[in-house]
Amino acid sequence: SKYENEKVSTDQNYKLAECPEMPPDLGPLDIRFVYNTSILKIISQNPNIQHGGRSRPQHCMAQQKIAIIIPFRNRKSHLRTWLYYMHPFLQRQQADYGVYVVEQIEDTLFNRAKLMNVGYAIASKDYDYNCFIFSDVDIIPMDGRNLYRCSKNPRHMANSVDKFNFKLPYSDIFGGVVAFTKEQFIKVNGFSNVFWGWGGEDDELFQRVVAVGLKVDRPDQTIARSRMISHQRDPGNERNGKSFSLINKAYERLHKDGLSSLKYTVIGITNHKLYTKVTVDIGNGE
Ligand code: BGN
Repeated sequence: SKYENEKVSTDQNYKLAECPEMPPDLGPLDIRFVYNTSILKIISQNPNIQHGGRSRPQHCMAQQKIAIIIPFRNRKSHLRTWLYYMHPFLQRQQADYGVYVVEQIEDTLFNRAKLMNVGYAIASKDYDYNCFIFSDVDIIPMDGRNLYRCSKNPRHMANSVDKFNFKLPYSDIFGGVVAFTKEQFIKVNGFSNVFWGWGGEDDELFQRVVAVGLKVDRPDQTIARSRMISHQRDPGNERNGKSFSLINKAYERLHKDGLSSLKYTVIGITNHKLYTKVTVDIGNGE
């Protein structure tokens, strides 16, 4: 099983030196989306990925154990593109990581934030992760120096996306890709669970970060450039018009709505070669 493999490699790690803060030989990447890559080709290009989408550096001991959480429904080709670029990216960054794709069942209004909380909960049962990177499936960083790591404060990686002409559309934007240490995520009580449909859950998370006295770290915009796969708005993820009034009461709900109130039913967990897929029933709006 996964766990037996871990024991063996943990023992080997005693001999390894810590990985450097900044991994060697990172720089700009040529990201042009290719949609016709087969899963088999991605697997053969990434021979060191363990079942369930796990990997760790072979020649040094990583300082963080990183779970990548991807909320998901009906975006197979985006996921393939993400895997194609991100497995090589994360391995070159010498990351000790696992990829969790959290899929919401059909015929329910999408709830990105609650899927993130579920991913956090499930990944935490799997391995001793101390850093959680919550990422959309359609954003690919264009520079290897944009380290997918946790830092002193919650970190917003996607601060320079092509869709917004590589600028922040507004200063408090906190969408796309964010990283929290376990302590930081617990401190903010995770995401809110009550944002059904598109928009605002990331703004609420920003409010939570501020409310508990943390700040947001961002990489330099010259290295944070990212591409977003352009697409139509997903059916089942419409705006619901409640986000604004919810965000206005973010502080009131902070301690009662989030990890502390998370309820879900796991439909299935599958270890694919390149990721762990968690299919989950999180309800439908309330
Ligand atoms: C904002 C959304 C964010 C989204 C960004 C970028 C809302 C809140 C309305 C009160 N915020 O408008 O969720 O990440 O756009 O697309 O919808």
